[in-house]
Amino acid sequence: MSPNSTVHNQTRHWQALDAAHHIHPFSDTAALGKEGVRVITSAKGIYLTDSEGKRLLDGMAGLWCVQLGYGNDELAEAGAKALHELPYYNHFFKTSNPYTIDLAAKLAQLLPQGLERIMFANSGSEANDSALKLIRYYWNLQGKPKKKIHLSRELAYHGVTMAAASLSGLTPMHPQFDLPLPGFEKVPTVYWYGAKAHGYGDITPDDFGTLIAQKLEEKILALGPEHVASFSAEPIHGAGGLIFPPATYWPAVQEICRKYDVLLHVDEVITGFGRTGNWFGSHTYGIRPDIMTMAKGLSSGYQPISAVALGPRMGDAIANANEELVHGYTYSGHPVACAVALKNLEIMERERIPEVVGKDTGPYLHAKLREALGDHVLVGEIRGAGLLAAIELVDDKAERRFFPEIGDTGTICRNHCFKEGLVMRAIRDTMVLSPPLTITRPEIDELVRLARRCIDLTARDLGRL
Ligand code: PXG
Repeated sequence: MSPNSTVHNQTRHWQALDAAHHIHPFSDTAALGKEGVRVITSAKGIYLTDSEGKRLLDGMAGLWCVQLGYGNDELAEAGAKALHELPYYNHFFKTSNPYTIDLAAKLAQLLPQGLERIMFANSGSEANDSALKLIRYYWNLQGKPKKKIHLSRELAYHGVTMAAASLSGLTPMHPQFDLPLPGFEKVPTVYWYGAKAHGYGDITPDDFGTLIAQKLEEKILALGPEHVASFSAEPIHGAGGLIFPPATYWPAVQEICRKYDVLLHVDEVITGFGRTGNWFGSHTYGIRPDIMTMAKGLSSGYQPISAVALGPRMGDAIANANEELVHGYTYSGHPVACAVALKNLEIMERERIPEVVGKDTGPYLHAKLREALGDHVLVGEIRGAGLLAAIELVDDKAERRFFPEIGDTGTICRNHCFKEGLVMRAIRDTMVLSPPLTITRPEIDELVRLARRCIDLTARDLGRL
């Protein structure tokens, strides 16, 4: 047998086992089983390698999380050292450990001012679930048990636990599970590019930001401020389609939350840890959260770990409640995950990653994308911040008109990307990029070249080129 057929047989063997035994997240398992999964066997820097030896440039940093790229030896060694020294211990029995303590203190130093008390969990969903529980607890402690409604935005993605999915505004996530739970209400969001198609007319981004903030105020007033516990939002929508807020939006939202005593929960699961060119999206947009959640980039995805950070108001009330807080996980503050996260933050600080993204590679990516695709017949808008970029594929640029079958064009483009060796995601017909923060200028050149090629191939398929 040739080496090639041995490789194919190994791939087919894995595909058959996967189809028989593995249920994939957010996938049609039967269809995927027939098609056969791609088996990723290794990764280095910004590149993935599959079981057939094909190399892919990972324009998504995994799932928006591998800030430092793959194969970082320092992170691997930090994890291995902790595995040898203290592979596990918990925080339930009046105990702690140096890794968890140091990580909490380090986060308090890096987070926006005032966010100084940290509770750990293992995923973004768990962090958001925990945040909602802490918000409820806070209002109970304040003697305001009626303040229980959690507001969030259409197109928001906050995860998949019962509460995090209820908080999410991507409606296809709900019917399979009879969600949302009671007490979760939605407000419209700041998708300016779609404003015209959604009946808002020819409005400027700034006016649109103000208008959408007003919708939040109207909702609070309709529900009664005495019933509204919190407003949750990502600084920038991630999985909802990389939607960036107009400059007027966050100042107005913060003013409204303050006015009606609604806690502001900022979900930085994607925007944290250098992604937008600052340590946190809250720095980029001048947001002062009462409570913040983070995950993904905290460990560059090398270990599952997430955190909830509390500002003084919630933190003091909860830490000084003089009773047991009845919440926490077996793996909250896992020493190995904390050791890797600590090393990750140390490297990010040492290499000044947020600054490099903000001042060098981020602007370079956006300039190159505009140069390569600004005039493209399919490209309605290129938007971004730091190393986040979205390329909106549209039917009619001048009219800002979407394709009639939303999602088809994005899928065509995404399939070309895989064939050409680029991981670029499609959300509806928006192509999104979120590469590792260690990406270099020559690697950005390669990414943009590939993106252009795949969008050209898509235009050719549609008869537009
Ligand atoms: N909040 C935000 C803003 C997220 O993006 C979560 C919470 C949940 O995190 P966990 O760790 O529970 O998955 C996320 C996760 C996608 C995609 O397809 C995005 C996420 C997860 C999976 C897929 O864009 N974001």
